[in-house]
Amino acid sequence: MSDDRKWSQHDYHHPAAGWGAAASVMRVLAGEREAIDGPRAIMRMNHENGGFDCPGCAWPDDLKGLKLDICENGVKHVTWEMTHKRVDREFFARHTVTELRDWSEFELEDQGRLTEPMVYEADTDRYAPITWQAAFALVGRHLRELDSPNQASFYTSGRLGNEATFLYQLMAREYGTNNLPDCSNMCHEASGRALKASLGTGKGTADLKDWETAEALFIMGVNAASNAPRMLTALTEAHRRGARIVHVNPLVEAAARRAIIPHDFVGMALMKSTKTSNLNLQIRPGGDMALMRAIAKVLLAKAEHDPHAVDREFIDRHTTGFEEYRALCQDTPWEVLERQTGLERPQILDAAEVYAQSDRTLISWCLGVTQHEHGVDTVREIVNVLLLRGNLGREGAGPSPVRGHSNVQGNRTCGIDHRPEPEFLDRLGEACGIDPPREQGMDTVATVRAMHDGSVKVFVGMGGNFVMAAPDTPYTAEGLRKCDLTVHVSTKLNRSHLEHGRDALILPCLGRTEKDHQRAGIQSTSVEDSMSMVHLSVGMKKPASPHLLSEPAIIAGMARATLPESHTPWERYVEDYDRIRDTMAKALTGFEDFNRRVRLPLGFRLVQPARELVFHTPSGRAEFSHAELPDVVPAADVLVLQTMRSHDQWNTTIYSDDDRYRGVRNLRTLILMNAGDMRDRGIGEGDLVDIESTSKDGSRRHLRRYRALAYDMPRGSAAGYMPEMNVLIGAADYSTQSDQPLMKNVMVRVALSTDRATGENRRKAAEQPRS
Ligand SMILES: Nc1nc2c(c(=O)[nH]1)N[C@H]1C(S)=C(S)[C@@H](COP(=O)(O)OP(=O)(O)OC[C@H]3O[C@@H](n4cnc5c(=O)[nH]c(N)nc54)[C@H](O)[C@@H]3O)O[C@H]1N2
Ligand SMILES: Nc1nc2c(c(=O)[nH]1)N[C@H]1C(S)=C(S)[C@@H](COP(=O)(O)OP(=O)(O)OC[C@H]3O[C@@H](n4cnc5c(=O)[nH]c(N)nc54)[C@H](O)[C@@H]3O)O[C@H]1N2
Ligand SMILES: [Mo]
Repeated sequence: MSDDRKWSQHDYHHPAAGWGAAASVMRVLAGEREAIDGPRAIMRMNHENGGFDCPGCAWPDDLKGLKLDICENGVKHVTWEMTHKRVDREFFARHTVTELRDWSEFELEDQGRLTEPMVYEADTDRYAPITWQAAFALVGRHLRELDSPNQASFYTSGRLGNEATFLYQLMAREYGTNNLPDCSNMCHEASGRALKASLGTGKGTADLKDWETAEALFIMGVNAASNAPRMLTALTEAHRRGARIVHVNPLVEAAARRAIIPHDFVGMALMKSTKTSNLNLQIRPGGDMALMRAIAKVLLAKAEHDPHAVDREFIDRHTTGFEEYRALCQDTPWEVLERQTGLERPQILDAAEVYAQSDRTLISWCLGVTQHEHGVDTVREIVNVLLLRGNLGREGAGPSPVRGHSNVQGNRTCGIDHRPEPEFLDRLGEACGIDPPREQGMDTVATVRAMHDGSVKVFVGMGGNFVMAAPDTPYTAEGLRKCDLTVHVSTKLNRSHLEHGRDALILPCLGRTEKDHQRAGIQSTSVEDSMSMVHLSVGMKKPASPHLLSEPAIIAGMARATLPESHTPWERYVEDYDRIRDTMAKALTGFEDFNRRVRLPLGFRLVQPARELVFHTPSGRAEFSHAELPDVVPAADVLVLQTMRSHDQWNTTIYSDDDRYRGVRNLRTLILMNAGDMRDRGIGEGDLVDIESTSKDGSRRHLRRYRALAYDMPRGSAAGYMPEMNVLIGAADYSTQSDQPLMKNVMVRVALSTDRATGENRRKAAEQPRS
């Protein structure tokens, strides 16, 4: 365990990005022996005309085209895929699955790229090679033998390109199910549902140009320096032009201080950093909705004597439900707002003033807002606040959720949706000559439950690492083990391959950086970024192994074996992805003339009706929401734990045990706490503690011997790392609004460890007053 090694924590005083990032990149490149290839590939990444889309985050590419707008974590991500290491048949012959289960996440992925299809053999407890044809036949046989198509579930991780995505959902629907869970069930489901209800569109309306022209930016619940590093560019530029930046986060993250942008050569050379914040509000976990309501309350009070405080003309012309919202804000007492935000009134007034002074405000958010019980209500409250001053449909303004995986937004656009709209299905049915199922399918949480009760028997994972990403790790693992068949289309070995069904396949695919050679020549695929730009991505590296297939080819292979009578031209689609795009142009709104438009130098932007002030809501207007404020104050001895990413990881992929901006080295088994909360519990810096969570259903879960570290954060809050901490989140712990697991809202009790306690700990524990 990492904890046996020397760990440390210190304050990190340096600006975000800058030379720390550059040094870290070089370490990763050196570690992967990619010092030559790495930088060359990166020069091609995210570039106008040619080059591949960074498989890192979903931040859009700079509209000005060629600019070295790369980020440290994107570099790490690409290099990780381009490793020279290989997991071949000899590797699987050497290790049983039981043995591999003892390996860490890092050790598993560190073995390198998968090279050929493998099938699980129970008698040897090993994966053995299988031909592609036999692998597809096995999938086909299982799927054809099920009593109902709804006994299969088809997961997607947000890497999948648009063309493969379209084929994947087509296969599932032609086969007969809407069981299409995806990773966005765990990140932005709440944003999608809220924006749809308020504005009639499931996406943000702001684009990069708006980021470049906003006068005020509210950045809520995102660790941008680690998870969307290219946002740092937008923030430094915003600060230089005089925009005001408010960060809302229980932690003061690196992006909320100062930054040096690595492509800013002058800044780098002179060590000149730029401020990236005017105000930091260290909100109580889950307090964001109360903060938005408080800001609205201030504005509405101001509007009584200042006609410019709210935009009455916009409200009257474009919205509904304003009067009721005004009454709701008036009726919410200040004491409640202060207690629920955990902030002092002057801080809230400062934030409201920033908002009131700005004519162009953009609000951006990520998981700190969505992974809560009331994530949907909170995002709707954010929209309420934007509507009050007409911050929609004009430059420099609007809602701008930071999406996660590089193509998670494109996945949804291209049909990965377990609750598809009837109009979508109608059009799909017509364009593809199929009769899609109409009933709602299962999302991630429902799929895990169904694997347990036996109603899902076949699980297919297109990318991702389901067992580690989903909550309640042992429960999810057990669910997968109960399946008749598990299939994982992957680039690297991970734990989801080891917690497998009775039959199990690992199907290795090309990565985004690699050449995809099909009959019609080198193929490219398209992706959609956080700001609705669709553009082509083309790989240029030699594939990691000659036996890899592209994702479209693997999907087509599975589809043909499952649906031998299908009229869908699966083989022809794989020969030339232009043919897939031609069908997408007919089936998907906004994709007209797809093949031509996607080849424009920067691709094209999907039309965003809400941005044009066209609202596909029941009223035809933007709708104010009127939700009750939830009580987010935990019981006296309970802490609200958030599970987050370190700087050195990509979701379930761990690059190292360091978390540079939080000053942590060599330690992941940690819990960050407020110093006062530690004192109350008799916990000293670096002490070993046990963490007990209480689920909604009353069940309890434990993590033992974690190190407690004091951190600048509100009383009653705590933080630690995903995916390890998923064992604390019960299967019942998901939001009833979004069905998203409550990954930022785990109710825990923390005490000195009694597990194999050291003498020192046993003594300290004994000194604690009994409750
Ligand atoms: N390098 C790297 N980049 C990534 C990823 C990665 O793992 N590594 N993952 C990608 C994916 S899939 C996603 S979805 C995104 C995730 O991007 P983030 O949302 O930044 O992910 P987290 O690390 O979970 O950080 C959550 C942030 O929310 C804050 N927070 C927690 N609770 C609250 C709250 O109640 N209110 C507020 N206002 N803030 C709160 C936390 O302190 C933290 O700063 O990043 C994407 N980009
Ligand atoms: N406790 C807690 N849990 C969380 C979260 C949290 O904040 N807290 N965040 C949630 C969020 S936001 C998300 S998005 C999920 C992430 O969930 P997933 O998307 O399921 O997980 P990843 O770790 O991104 O998947 C990594 C695997 O993807 C495969 N892979 C990489 N590149 C490719 C490719 O090009 N093609 C294919 N087919 N496979 C590829 C590799 O085999 C690698 O092992 O985790 C969720 N889980
Ligand atoms: Mo995500």
